[in-house]
Amino acid sequence: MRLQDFTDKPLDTCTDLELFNALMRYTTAAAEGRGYNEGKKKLYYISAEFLVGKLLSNNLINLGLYDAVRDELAAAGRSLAELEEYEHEPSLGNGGLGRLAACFLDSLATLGLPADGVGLAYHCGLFRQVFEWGKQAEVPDLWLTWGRESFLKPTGRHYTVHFGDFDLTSTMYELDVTGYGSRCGRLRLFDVDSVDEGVLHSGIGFDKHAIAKNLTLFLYPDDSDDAGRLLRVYQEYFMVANAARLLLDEAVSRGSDLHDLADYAQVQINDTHPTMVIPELIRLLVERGIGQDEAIRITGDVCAYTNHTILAEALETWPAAYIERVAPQLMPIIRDLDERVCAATDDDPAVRILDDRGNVHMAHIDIHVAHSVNGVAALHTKILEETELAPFYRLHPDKFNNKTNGVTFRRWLVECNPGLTALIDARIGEGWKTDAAQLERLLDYADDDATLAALAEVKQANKERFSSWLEGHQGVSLDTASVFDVQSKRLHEYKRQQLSLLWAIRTYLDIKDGVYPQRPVTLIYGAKAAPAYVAAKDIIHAIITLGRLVERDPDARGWLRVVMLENYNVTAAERLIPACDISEQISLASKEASGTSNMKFMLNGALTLGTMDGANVEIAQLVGPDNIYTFGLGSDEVIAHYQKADYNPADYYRKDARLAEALDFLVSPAMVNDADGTMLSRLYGNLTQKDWFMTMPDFESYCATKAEMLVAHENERVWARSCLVNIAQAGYFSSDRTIRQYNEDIWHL
Ligand code: 26V
Repeated sequence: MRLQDFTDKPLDTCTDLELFNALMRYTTAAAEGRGYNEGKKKLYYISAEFLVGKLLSNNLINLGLYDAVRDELAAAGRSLAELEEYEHEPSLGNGGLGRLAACFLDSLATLGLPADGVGLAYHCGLFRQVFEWGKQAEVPDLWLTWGRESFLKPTGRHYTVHFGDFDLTSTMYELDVTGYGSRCGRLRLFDVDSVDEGVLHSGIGFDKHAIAKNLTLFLYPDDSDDAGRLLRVYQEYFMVANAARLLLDEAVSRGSDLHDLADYAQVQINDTHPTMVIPELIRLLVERGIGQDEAIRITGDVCAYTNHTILAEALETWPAAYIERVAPQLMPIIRDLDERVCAATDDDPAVRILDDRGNVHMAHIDIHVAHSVNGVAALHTKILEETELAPFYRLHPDKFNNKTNGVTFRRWLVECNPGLTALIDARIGEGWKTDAAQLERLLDYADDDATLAALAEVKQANKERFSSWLEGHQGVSLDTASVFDVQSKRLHEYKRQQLSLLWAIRTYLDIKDGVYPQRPVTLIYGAKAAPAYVAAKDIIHAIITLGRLVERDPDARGWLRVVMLENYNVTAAERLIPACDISEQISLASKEASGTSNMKFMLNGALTLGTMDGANVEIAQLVGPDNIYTFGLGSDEVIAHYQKADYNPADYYRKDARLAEALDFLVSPAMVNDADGTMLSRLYGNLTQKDWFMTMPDFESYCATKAEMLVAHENERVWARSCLVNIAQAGYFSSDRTIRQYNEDIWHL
């Protein structure tokens, strides 16, 4: 097969759109030619998010067609790189949770495991972030309008979903998930034909009551009012009602008599959003003639739950009245499950599914019924067991297990960093692409001058590549001789973008006093804030304001730059991560469940500046103290502060003049004159009076550790050696390893 077979016109006369569509038809035909992973028992990975990123290059690489297609296009005077730019990234996710789901689909397909992702086809995705007056504004991301035919295959499968006062008919679409040199898997996305982008008014506003028209418009519609929260419950029930019917139909068609359903199907519940699949499966099994006790047991054997956060506000609870309205058929089952819990635990209120204010605790349903409960990094699982979910761990110790996250090296190295891929291939061959542990063989080159110099050259080339991409996208040009210091992840106070911001202010003030860093530093942020998250938007505004101020100041501009990428997404990450020198992983210890960008940065030869939190702890163990820079309070100390409620930011403000000066600068005329003073004062008040995520106690050690790191960076050889050790030890963080462990311990596919 050649690309030319997929269009009637000669390649050199096609428009970009015609070529892009031909390429998509070509990869689809090639994927279908490979066939799909099949087996008696199949996994359904149900998730509100699948942050898959652009598909074209990834599919070409996984199908082994990349070089041939690039050459065929080049022979016709066309450029594959330009067509890659042309593709619009699917907007089906928010952050780590969704990107993890996408990495898992890649690994499942590559390992030959029968598995579907199941989710929703959001028409406008999360949102597209634009900066207006130095603030985040949100506009709809019309990715599906841009390319529905090229992205989604209709399947002809429909289900009727019964809501409390109306029915909706679903339509199922499919997207092929290509594995690396293997058969394929599928991502199945449900939609409703009546959904209508016409209901959108200003920005991402829309009529939240017209469910038939808005159900699948947005991922995480604004939940700051009742209508928005109710809409999320409608979305969640719609997702799982379809998933449950699909898995039952498929299991029966493969021979299940439903009593043996767990031999045919496994469901992974990705965070609590798909939790209603549990009562829904129980309901459907009972409807098909199975007794309630057995239906609960079967559902438990089928379902497993992953927890991705310990933040209380992210653990969903829904008023029973909402579920009563959206899916009244589930409430008798939820009440029955709650009564069983009461009977088994002497009415212990800590573990009840329904609390005395009439709220349903979604995670509690998962933990009581599912056969497995896992955290996503060793420290996170330990905190779940010992602190956050301790009463549940005492009840069900055998269910708890850890599955440290991973990322697919096909996208996060082979695709995004061809220079480093070629260097590694030349040293140790290509086996690491499917057996990531082989990267350790790079350690043989840890003292090889030529390899270390080549590594530094690759980094420099990637910095230049990123800079020219950024120039084209945002009109910002960077000093590629500066240190690229990067923090890219969702904007959240616990991740503490405000901590690196205070460092930037401190550094700016020092420069004004004539004290300079070893070499210029470019601080690069990529982050979206949830539309209703006021404190997060204040932080974005402060970052952009500081960036503008430094830019205008001839004393500082040559030494410090503060850049906020607009609309950070997978595509931007693929450019940014290979260009990074310092990877900021600075969450308040105990709060970041795992982090996955920490793994991607390490794999691409950046050194971590981080707290002992999430998977940073495991990175530190693997690379050793010489090859990572850690600082700050430990998780035990943080947990103790919360328990004793004894942290007071004013103590630090009073004691540390350098910190106080940096904080005060936030509301100084230099900042406020060019900004929204209300937002900056609110941020200032938040930090000096509340500082719920303890930025201040860690400020001094953060600054000292970063200073040490900037000194170390000046020794090019030693720095490159550390980068090499990080790459060599990154094999553990391949999602292939993670998926093998899920399969061995939980799914048994
Ligand atoms: C929270 C919120 C709150 C604001 C509105 C939208 C929204 C949507 C989802 C969530 C739950 C976030 C859960 C999550 O993404 N957890 C991340 O999961 C990663 C994969 O396991 C992990 O690496 C990160 O540490 C964890 O934060």
